[in-house]
Amino acid sequence: MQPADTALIVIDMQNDFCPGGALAVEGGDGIVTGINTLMGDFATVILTQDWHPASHGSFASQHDGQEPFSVIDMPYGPQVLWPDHCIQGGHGAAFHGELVTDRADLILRKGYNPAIDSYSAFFENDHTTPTGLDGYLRTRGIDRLTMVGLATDFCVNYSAQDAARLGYSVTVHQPLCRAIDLDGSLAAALTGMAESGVKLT
Ligand code: VGL
Ligand code: ZN
Repeated sequence: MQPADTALIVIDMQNDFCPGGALAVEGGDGIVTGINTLMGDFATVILTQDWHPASHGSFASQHDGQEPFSVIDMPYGPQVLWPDHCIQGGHGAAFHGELVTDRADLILRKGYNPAIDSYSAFFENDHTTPTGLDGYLRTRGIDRLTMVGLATDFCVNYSAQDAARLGYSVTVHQPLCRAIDLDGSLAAALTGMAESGVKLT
């Protein structure tokens, strides 16, 4: 059992990131059982849920002439344009059917601002607008985090690096993560996390 100041954060284990989904991550469904088992080691379990309005600015469909997986400049920096995914209330936004959700103390939704994407569970992609998770964890006395889920190189990566910068002790448990791996994004994420002081197991 992990100490009481430690939470498990399960990132974006949603239908759209699993095979058959709009932004499927290879093998995304293969980590569900392991994540369910790992929950048993933690007193606190938090789930995150990518949660976009249908007209979200990160969707290629909202930008004339743009294809999914191209990159454009947004006011807050470069933004990968994604296929429409995780639309609020839709099947794709729902958690994978086998994921244990009853253990969650908190389900943190992110990406609801149509103008700004939010890979991280702590800040939107402007790196400034908070989601409130830091306040939640601090007021509960939680300062150690283990992260698992999807995708290693985007939402897990951004969440882990933000958490490390905020002063949390962060472990990313790689066997229970899967990556999108767009143009070397996985290697870059692993380097970035290591440089930010994230423990990779
Ligand atoms: C994610 C791309 C777009 C993720 C979310 O969960 O890693 N990736 N939205
Ligand atoms: Zn998204």
